[in-house]
Amino acid sequence: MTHWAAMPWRSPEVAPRGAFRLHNRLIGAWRQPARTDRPELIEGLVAQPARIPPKYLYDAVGSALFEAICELPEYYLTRTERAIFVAHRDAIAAAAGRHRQFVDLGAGDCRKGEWWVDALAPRRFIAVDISTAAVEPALARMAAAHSDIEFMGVITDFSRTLDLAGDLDSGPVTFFYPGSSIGNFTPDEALELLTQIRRLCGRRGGLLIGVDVPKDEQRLAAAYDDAVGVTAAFNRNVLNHVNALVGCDFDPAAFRHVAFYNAPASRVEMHLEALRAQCVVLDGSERVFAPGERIHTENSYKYEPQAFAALLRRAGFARIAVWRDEAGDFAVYYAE
Ligand code: AVJ
Repeated sequence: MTHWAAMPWRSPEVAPRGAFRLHNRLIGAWRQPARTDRPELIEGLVAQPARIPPKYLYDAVGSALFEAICELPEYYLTRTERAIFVAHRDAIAAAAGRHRQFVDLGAGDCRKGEWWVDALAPRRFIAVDISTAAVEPALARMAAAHSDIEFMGVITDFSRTLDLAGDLDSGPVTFFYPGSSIGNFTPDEALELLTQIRRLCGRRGGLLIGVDVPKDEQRLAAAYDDAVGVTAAFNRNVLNHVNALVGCDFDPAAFRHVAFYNAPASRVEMHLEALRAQCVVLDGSERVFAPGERIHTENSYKYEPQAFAALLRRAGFARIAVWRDEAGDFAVYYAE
């Protein structure tokens, strides 16, 4: 697969829209030109209060830090979801069915999705992610290991719209959206995304999704503000990414990581708080931050199982199965 890297896949900003074949069983596709990042970021940064969409947490360093977060003792989400997958693998596979198209949403390095390949034996594996850097080597690795599966990478920002209709064939589809990533959306936005997934599912498709559950405030706060400071680094690093995309001069060291559970809203919030007064040159003008002023960088919504099942039903899903760990810390749903 070495000729993969020689293909134009590495440059989404200059690539044409649409899909094209990179290898016999490996297809690349782009949607979203990277050019829209700048205006979107500037709009959020000049707003009061300032905000940065959470998708910008994942540059190369941010993705590596997130991998580290998933190993932290405080961050129970990843390992609890994995334990549910392991304990209920056969029941989940029986519900989802074999030989389908498997759409890995926010695939990243595709490790979570690849874990299902043995149980689900997908015909096609479609990795959807905003980042080429993670998906490219993952698809090359998987295409080499599974010669009977067609692999496709779709580089798109599905926080705007899930434009996959042209990439799926008429066979049944299983969507896979693990890790409680749906929690980054407001409930209204989540309903919109789930409705789009439901439409793409057709009559015989389904969604396998992992969602975090509200719990003790201290445990939630610790999961998003760990003792060794990995999450703090992950949050501050977004400013390096913004500097690179916008061409501005944020000093990550001049901001403090703040994370807390907002119980009425059922969400963990992450913010960056200015340690002192500072001025950032943004698009020719100056954005002044007062000491203590915050930039909102992430929401992570938590759902009681009955609340999430209700959201799935509102999105048009009918049969809904739920699996939980013994402590009830996390929930996995398969919805048809
Ligand atoms: C990848 C969005 C599910 O919200 O738990 C981890 C991201 N932020 N620690 C989450 C995250 C801080 C994570 N999601």
